[in-house]
Amino acid sequence: APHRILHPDLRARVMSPEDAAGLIASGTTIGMSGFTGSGYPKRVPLALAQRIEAEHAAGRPFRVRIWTGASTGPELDGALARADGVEYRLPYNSDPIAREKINAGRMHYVDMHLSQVAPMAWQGFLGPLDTALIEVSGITEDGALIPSTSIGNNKTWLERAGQVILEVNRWQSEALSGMHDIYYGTALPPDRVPIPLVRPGQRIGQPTLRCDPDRIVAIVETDAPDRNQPFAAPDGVAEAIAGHLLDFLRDEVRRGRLPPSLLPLQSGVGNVTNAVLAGLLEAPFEGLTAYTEVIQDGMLDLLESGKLSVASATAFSLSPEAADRFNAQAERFRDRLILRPQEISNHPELVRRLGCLAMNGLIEADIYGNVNSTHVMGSRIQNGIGGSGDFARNAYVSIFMTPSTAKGGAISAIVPKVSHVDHIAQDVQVLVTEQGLADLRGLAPRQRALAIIEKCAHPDFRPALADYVARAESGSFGGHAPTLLDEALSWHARFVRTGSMRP
Ligand code: 0RQ
Repeated sequence: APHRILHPDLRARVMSPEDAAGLIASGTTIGMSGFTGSGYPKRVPLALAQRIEAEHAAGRPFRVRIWTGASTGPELDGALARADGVEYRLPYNSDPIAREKINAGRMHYVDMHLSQVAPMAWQGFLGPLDTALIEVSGITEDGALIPSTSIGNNKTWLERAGQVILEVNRWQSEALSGMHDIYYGTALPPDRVPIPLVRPGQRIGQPTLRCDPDRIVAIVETDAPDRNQPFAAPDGVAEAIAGHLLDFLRDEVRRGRLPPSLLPLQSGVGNVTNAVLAGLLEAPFEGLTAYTEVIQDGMLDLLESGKLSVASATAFSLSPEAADRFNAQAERFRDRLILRPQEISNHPELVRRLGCLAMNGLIEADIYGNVNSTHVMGSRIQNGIGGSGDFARNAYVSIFMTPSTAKGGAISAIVPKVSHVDHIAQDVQVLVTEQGLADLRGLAPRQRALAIIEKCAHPDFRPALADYVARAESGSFGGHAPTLLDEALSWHARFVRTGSMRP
């Protein structure tokens, strides 16, 4: 295979992962690549975790602070969390070991809007960045970096860090070259200017990342796959949710409130959103576009079928089967797939301008349409808000979807009051479960409650919700959004006590 490092001086900086990890000191902050299990460094974090374990065994403290794009993989978040090596982590995590440490109170976690991470780093709000540790798929003769399967915050980490460590991954397809669009026009206020993007498929930047070769202190070569978790085949519940949503979109087109090719789709990750994408394959829409965060299997299927003309995101999140399919014909997709920095893929200005149709999952919603995406029983973090807030607040239509129950029916996803709020009622316009779809646009709180209970709640929990609302109408302090303060969170308290929300 041809060499992936074409810059002659940089070849001399290739070293072992252990030597590269030796350049990272305890207490420092590392900005890593990685977004939804793709494009994250795979060998240096493992070597660092081993070093941390050795230091701990010798009785010496060693912990680092980690910033990323979003979720990474077991070789990064999992290994470092298992070694008790992470003091602080932002902005998104879905690793189970890290989740356990966060919920045990042993690791600080800052759960942020993904579009805000790079600007806040530039604004100086997050403190200094010592090391950038970035996976790339190659280095050109003049030292430009060819990104891999995610961009995330790489541009910002490369620009802000004191030193740069690269992992050059041969496993990544060479055909990725040219698929990326790195926009270098961002600035801080008062010098900020409009971002010149008006269509999802537009390129406004350059295909490679810049980095002064003198700041690159180590390069590690790898040949390791991205995490690539397979998706479950859509089950009956996911298919029912997708069915309601597709009926809604068809109806919006019929009423002239959406064009026949819809508007740019944003799709969260997970099995339910994947089922919606599968449903779009069969639906009568043509010339679709996507302006989203992540390209998952369903998006690739839509591209292959020709239904989707172009997709813009910041990362891939493909199953092993879809990743092979992509790698085998990446050339074919190059003009129709664009990966951008996450501050651009998720930018509120662009989401609002393009009119994205936002489709995200949730943990629970309340009868007034407030949504909790992150905290189980108000206190235990699941993943994080991710990009859902960037898209939901600024969307043309903001849609949230969920099975109506969780944990085998012990939990109602529709509750009297959410135990944590990520998306306020104003940012939640359509709510869908396998039971049905509630169109909340233009409805006042008491009207929303009726629609959500009737259309979305599971029949087992519907009577208790209706009973709560009826009693709240007379027993509430105020009549705008009737609430029984002593009872509003009692369903959650019952679950914590008994393992079920059922009376
Ligand atoms: O946990 O696997 O331990 O049983 O939450 O739930 O039903 O598999 O649904 O994969 O669509 O995830 C909100 C977590 C939904 C996701 C969330 C438990 C449930 C299970 C997963 P187990 P499901 P999904 C852009 C968009 C925030 C970020 C976002 C998410 C686990 O959509 O992380 O939107 N969103 N990003 O059992 C207790 C409830 C529960 C519950 C679900 N009511 N009570 N547990 N669970 N509902 C993409 C990015 O930003 C990267």
